[in-house]
Amino acid sequence: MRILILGAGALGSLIGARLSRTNGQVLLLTTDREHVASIQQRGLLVEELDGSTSRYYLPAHDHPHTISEKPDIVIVTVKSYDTVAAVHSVMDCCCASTVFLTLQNGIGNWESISQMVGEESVLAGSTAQGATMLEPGMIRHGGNGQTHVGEINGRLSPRVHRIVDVFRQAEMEAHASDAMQRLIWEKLLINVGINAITALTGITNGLVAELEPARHLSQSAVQEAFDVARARGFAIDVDIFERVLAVAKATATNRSSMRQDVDRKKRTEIDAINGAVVRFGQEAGIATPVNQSLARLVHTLEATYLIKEAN
Ligand code: KPL
Repeated sequence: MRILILGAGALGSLIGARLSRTNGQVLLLTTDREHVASIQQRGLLVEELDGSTSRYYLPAHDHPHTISEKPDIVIVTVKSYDTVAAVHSVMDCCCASTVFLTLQNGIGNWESISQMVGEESVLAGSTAQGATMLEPGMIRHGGNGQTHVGEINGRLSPRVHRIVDVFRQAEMEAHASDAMQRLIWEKLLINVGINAITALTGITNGLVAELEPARHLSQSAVQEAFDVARARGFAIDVDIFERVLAVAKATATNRSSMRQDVDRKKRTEIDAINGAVVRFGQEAGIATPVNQSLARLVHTLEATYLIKEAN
């Protein structure tokens, strides 16, 4: 199986590295030239959970034009706001049978990709793996979490099982799911409970569970998002806040993706996470003051560096 990782940041690079342990042929693609140059020079370095460092030699590209072979599967791990541009950029290197699997944060990614390549070519997914970019060419595995893959209509198709098998061969816990839409909401709730709080305070994921004020704030934000999910017909029957705490603990040393964005003075995914809860809440007539405040605070923080950069 030829696998293209579209958006080889911290998470995409980790998944690519792991999948390269299988018989599959994995290519990394990212616009981060320094990351690509470093991987080309010395391989991709992964600081493992036990502190050891592994090195993976795998092809990395900073432009789709240099990719010569058509991928069987494109795993999309770009930021949600880059989805359309990124998928558009690789359309010419794909063929009719190429399947796109989104493992992104936020709601609406499956829909955006489907509009471009057709619903039958897109699988939905979610992952709670944690990864941090330490420097170009080097990432830290910040915690193991489950990965789910499924058809949006819930059919457990052979291609879903094939992809899950590849993840398992790469020693990542993966499951075929007949309820991906609900799981995407569950993942959203996990991000609602962790990402903005860590980005605003500079704490690691584990401290969201450990520090009482952070835990309370997280619980309030998650409760609002839970009510919104229910109003949209997604009956989340697990104790979702327990799940948030479990992910925070499992990825305790990880810096959430939003915190990494703020640290690197990059645009965050706040609109696709807490912002989405506010928007859907408005549609359903549910007040979401905690998520609105978190979103406004993250926008304020972003403005301090994005505006400076634009000037
Ligand atoms: O998805 C994540 C993220 O940081 O975006 C978690 C699971 C919270 C890991 O950090």
